[in-house]
Amino acid sequence: MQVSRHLEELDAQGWTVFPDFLDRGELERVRAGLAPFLGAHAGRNPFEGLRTERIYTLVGRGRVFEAIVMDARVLALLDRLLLPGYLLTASQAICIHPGEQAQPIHYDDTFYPIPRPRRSISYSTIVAVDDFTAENGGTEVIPGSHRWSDAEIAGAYDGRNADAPPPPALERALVPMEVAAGACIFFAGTLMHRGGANRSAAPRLAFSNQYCEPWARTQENFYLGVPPERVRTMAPRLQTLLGYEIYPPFMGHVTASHPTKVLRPDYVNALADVPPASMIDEAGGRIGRRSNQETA
Ligand SMILES: O=C(O)CCC(=O)C(=O)O
Repeated sequence: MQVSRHLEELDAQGWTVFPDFLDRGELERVRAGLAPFLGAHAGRNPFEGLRTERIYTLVGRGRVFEAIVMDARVLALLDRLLLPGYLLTASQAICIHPGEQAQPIHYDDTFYPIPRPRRSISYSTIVAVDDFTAENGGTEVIPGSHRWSDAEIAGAYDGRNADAPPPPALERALVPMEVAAGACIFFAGTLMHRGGANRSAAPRLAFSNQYCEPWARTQENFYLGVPPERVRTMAPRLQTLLGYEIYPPFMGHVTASHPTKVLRPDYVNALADVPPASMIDEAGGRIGRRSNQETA
């Protein structure tokens, strides 16, 4: 893989593509891994898509998804783009069903309130499990929009206006990403894009892993979403991506200890012996031993 070529493309247009990201066997394993979760949910608003199924916390739903989150080609780009200790911020499958309308035009790190133009605080991947076409809801992107200012994207989705019609100038600038199943589109968190309308007769299945700076809040709260018993079985690299790491000098500590200590079978939470509020005596003191630090 040519890291420099991918980085140049990313810089110039806001995205780059790995055409053969997953082979046929991997695609089969992804499909099999998703099958038990499909058919159960529909989106709750036009952003999620009322005819779109989303399977959140994908990283916790099977070994095949764990491995893909750590894909060496993706991490090689992220190593050049984000600070060491970067995090997984979102991990979800997206199945756009026939009849779905186009998603609001947006960028993925929209919730970091830092004026544009700015560098990306996150990078996204979207992997086509079905072929992406202009008809079936393949992702649509606006070339070069990762550099645009707040004024240039005025009227785009900002988290509150999902029902508003898309600004015509932005809609005209959209380009459909027509890639074959197995391809991975890697794009800047500042790139304007949307899931397309599905005007075909078949669903369009894809999944998206997204990564952010180690100091940024993640979209998904994986500490609560992925049970520690499951995290304990994961590779150390993945544990780091899920936030079980310190961003220097001490962001992410757990009661002054390294977060991986929480994963030890003999871990006892430092607050386990702190009585509930009702046990505070009249003088405001706690009854029982006070525990200030995790001491394991
Ligand atoms: O499904 C797609 O093609 C894109 C979805 C997307 O951009 C999102 O949900 O944030």
